[in-house]
Amino acid sequence: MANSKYEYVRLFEQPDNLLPQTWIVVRIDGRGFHKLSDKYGFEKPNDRRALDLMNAAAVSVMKDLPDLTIAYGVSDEYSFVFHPNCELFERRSAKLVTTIVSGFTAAYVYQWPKFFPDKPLQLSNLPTFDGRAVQYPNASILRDYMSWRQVDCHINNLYNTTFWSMVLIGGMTNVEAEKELQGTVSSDKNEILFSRFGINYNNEPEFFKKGSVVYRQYQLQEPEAVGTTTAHTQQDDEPISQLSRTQQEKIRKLRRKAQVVVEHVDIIKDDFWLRRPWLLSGKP
Ligand code: DGT
Ligand code: MG
Ligand code: MG
Ligand code: MG
Ligand code: MG
Repeated sequence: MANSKYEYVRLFEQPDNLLPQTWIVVRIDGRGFHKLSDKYGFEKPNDRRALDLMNAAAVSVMKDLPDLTIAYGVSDEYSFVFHPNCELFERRSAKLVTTIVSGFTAAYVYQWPKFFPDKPLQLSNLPTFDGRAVQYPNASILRDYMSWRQVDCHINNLYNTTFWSMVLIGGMTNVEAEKELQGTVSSDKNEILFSRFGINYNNEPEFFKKGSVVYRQYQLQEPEAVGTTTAHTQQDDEPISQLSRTQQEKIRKLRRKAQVVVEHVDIIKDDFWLRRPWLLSGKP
């Protein structure tokens, strides 16, 4: 085939393949959701409909991309995780990020009317998301990343629950509440919630305290049957092998058939990972 004289412009396209054998996390985040949540009247501090919609969009993405292992969401963000074995789009960063961001946004907008039937989207205030891909060299660091997001969820939810109780129930102004909360630690906020508003933070919904984890469900296993070592050490001891095309296709088929579940559970402790060994092993 003869090349046109314009063909050379291809040389300006640079490769952006991510490193082989690393965990890839694509984190997306709602753009300007502070304003958007005001505009559409999200309940404070947590709007169940808005969070359910985020989860519904995440489930769509998980179903669309069987290569994804697990996802974790809180507030207006979601982290999608690819196993080190993943070869989707030759691990090209832009392809992975844009596919997830656009798939998520499309699913979010499509399902908006189901969750907010009384609040039609306005062209001047459309939900959009940004995204980035980050690589983590082993399962232990991947787990630390997931733990970081879940700890963040807890810290923010405790703060927001206390802040909005002081404002909405206690009648303080935003500035007064913010000033009083400055420099407080968790136990102070728990105390404010309990003594002033009779709220025991421990009894708040797991949905808000833990965020949402989305993954493919197979048979849950007893942690004892898996072994006494921690989930990530076990995984790190094993070299991650390249999978053949047929192996990859077989895994993809099993994943397509599996049920995608949404749970609000602790993903910091070992138990979650020990009971679901397929998440870190990548099989299936
Ligand atoms: P960005 O990400 O830099 O474009 O800016 P924002 O405004 O999206 O800020 P971000 O992502 O740091 O914080 C998320 C915002 O979304 C935060 O202002 C609270 C709001 N938001 C998320 N979920 C809820 C909810 O359930 N209820 C309410 N009222 N607001 C929410
Ligand atoms: Mg952002
Ligand atoms: Mg945001
Ligand atoms: Mg955010
Ligand atoms: Mg094309």
